[in-house]
Amino acid sequence: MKSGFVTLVGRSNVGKSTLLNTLVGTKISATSFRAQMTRNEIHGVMTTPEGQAVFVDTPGIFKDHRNLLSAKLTNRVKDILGNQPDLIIYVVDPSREIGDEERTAFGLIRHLSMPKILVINKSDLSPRERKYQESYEKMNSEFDAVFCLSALRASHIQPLKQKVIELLPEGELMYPQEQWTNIDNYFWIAELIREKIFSVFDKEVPYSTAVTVDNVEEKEDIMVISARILTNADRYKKLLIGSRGRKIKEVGILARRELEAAQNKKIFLELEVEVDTHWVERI
Ligand SMILES: Nc1nc2c(ncn2[C@@H]2O[C@H](COP(=O)(O)OP(=O)(O)OP(=O)(O)O)[C@@H](O)[C@H]2O)c(=O)[nH]1
Ligand SMILES: [Mg+2]
Repeated sequence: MKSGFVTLVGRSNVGKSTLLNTLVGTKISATSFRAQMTRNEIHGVMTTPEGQAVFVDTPGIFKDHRNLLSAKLTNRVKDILGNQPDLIIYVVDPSREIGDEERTAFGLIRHLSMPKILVINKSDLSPRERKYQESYEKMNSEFDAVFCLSALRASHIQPLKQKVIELLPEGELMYPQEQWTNIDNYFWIAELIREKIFSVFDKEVPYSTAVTVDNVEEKEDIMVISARILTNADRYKKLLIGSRGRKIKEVGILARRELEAAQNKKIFLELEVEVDTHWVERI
């Protein structure tokens, strides 16, 4: 049987996490219309009769923020690639021009010797929006296969899955069949809350924030979750709470709704905001 690690690489916001979720068929990795959502190595496992692919989500390459967080995330991508994945899926967004950022991202994988697939994502956008489609298509000689697809609409995914299995080496299952991911429930809930922070706040708040889940208590008819939003400074704490607690409440409601749908259970979510200037060092 075939098996191996398939690492998703690309600029921020091209749709790597969306693609991982679509390939695996369930929401594992948080996604956002804002850049730099993913911060960690997140695995999503696809097991078919022919084999097993472990898709590895990575942080996106993002050049606008030159700070400790961005530096750390880029290093994380390099570390993940240093683990010698069996296959690379390089994801691009044809509505964005190839520039320095794209060249940096591609530079991370260009010299690597394992097979590589180019995914030109967001095929659901109109041709007018996919202005740079052709310039990405010209990269095809660097890749073993090229797919134009929509991760969001799950269209043209099957041929990619087949190609992945085809390009993987022979090997044994790496994850037990019933396990989908490397992340635990606490981390998954924290990511979901962070996703809602990304959707509610703009500018620097999302990049000055991390989420920690401290406790999850499963009662018969309700799940009680205590989580903390950690942030760099008092001014962000004020923004996160909002006047009369309106903002934090909005984040809480969005997170609770999605958690209730996913867990099929009532959720009580207790959210606090705390200033912690050292969270970047710990992620
Ligand atoms: N129209 C369209 N939008 C998509 C598609 N795939 C992803 N998106 C959107 O693109 C945005 C970024 O998606 P993500 O999956 O979070 O991107 P990412 O590459 O993981 O981003 P980082 O984690 O920041 O590196 C979100 O708003 C997605 O809904 C697609 O096929 N079509
Ligand atoms: Mg992501």
